[in-house]
Amino acid sequence: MQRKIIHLDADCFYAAIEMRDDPALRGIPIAVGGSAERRGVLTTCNYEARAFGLHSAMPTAQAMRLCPSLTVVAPQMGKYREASKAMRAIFSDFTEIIEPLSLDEAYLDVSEISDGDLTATRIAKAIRQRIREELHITVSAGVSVNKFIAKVASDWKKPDGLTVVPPDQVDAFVAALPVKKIPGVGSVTAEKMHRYGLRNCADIRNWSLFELRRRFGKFGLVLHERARGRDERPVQPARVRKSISVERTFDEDISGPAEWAPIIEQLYTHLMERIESAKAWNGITKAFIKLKFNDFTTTTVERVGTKAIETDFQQLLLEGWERRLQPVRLIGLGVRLLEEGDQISAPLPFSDSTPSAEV
Ligand code: TTP
Ligand code: MG
Repeated sequence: MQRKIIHLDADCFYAAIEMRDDPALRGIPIAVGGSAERRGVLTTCNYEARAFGLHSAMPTAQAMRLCPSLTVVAPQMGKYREASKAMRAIFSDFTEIIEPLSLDEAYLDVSEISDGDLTATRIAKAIRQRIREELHITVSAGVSVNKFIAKVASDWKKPDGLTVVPPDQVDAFVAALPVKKIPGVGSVTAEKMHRYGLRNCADIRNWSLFELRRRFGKFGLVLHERARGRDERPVQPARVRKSISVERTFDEDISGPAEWAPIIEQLYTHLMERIESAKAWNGITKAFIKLKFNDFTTTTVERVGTKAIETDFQQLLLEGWERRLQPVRLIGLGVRLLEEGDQISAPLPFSDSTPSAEV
């Protein structure tokens, strides 16, 4: 069956969030990163700043020289995580088969749900529109038959672009593709390829698999496949969470149970909030506690078949403490969850597993 894959990637993600939240930052070159005085680097910058040659990982001092009017704002990770979560919630209104690659990037497999009028292209358009309306940022999308082409396509008309490469155009699209555009080919590999006269994927097709392996090792096989527009990697949903826990380290050691009651109460409330927001109440299989003592030894105690009520944790803590009877540096409370992953498949890697030629 012909697969239908969407790759989505937010445009200048951190900078877009900052511009959304502060109108004064719109329309001028801005970057998110550390300050020049503290030898900071840019995490990203908006497209106005990119016109000056600025990019991620560039030292802020250098960026200021290239673009003296640059406004640099400090990262606020909490906001980006929240936006990322909201983006994923929108994706999951369309499909369960979501593989996040980073906070602002994901693959979706919509093969099963795109049918008749509901094409993959329409789904991509609907997702882009919802993110624009609900989160007030833009995401670029690529739609095609596999991860490789969808990813290249999402980058094709950035920012705020949608690029569709239908099955009958894959071959021509890939043939003309510069080698640098193949994910995994960094500047070092690209230069090496150029030295061999390999400029685009059509050039790579003239090389045998044997020759590619000889020159590029394991990555030669990837090049051989990609040059023909092939990529069999499935979209792998993120690993299912196995436990939820909270912990606290103390500035000064806690002498023992007589002292820790208010702390346990706080930690317990915090844990309940985490379970609530993960909607994991029905999946709890065990409660556990962790204690770290002032000699840095650690002990954990678990109990199965619990409802994870506060007194369960108190009992487990007492049990753990009695093993050492020493002052405590850290207390952790947690629950283990039923692994829904058992029904899906074996544990899955979280990240994109394209082997890269670069070390
Ligand atoms: P990217 O998607 O690579 O970049 P971007 O979203 O800023 O810009 P583009 O429009 O080209 O997609 O990364 C997403 C976020 O991850 C980015 O906003 C900031 C962060 N990031 C870093 O912290 N360090 C880095 O080196 C890079 C590349 C990104
Ligand atoms: Mg991005």
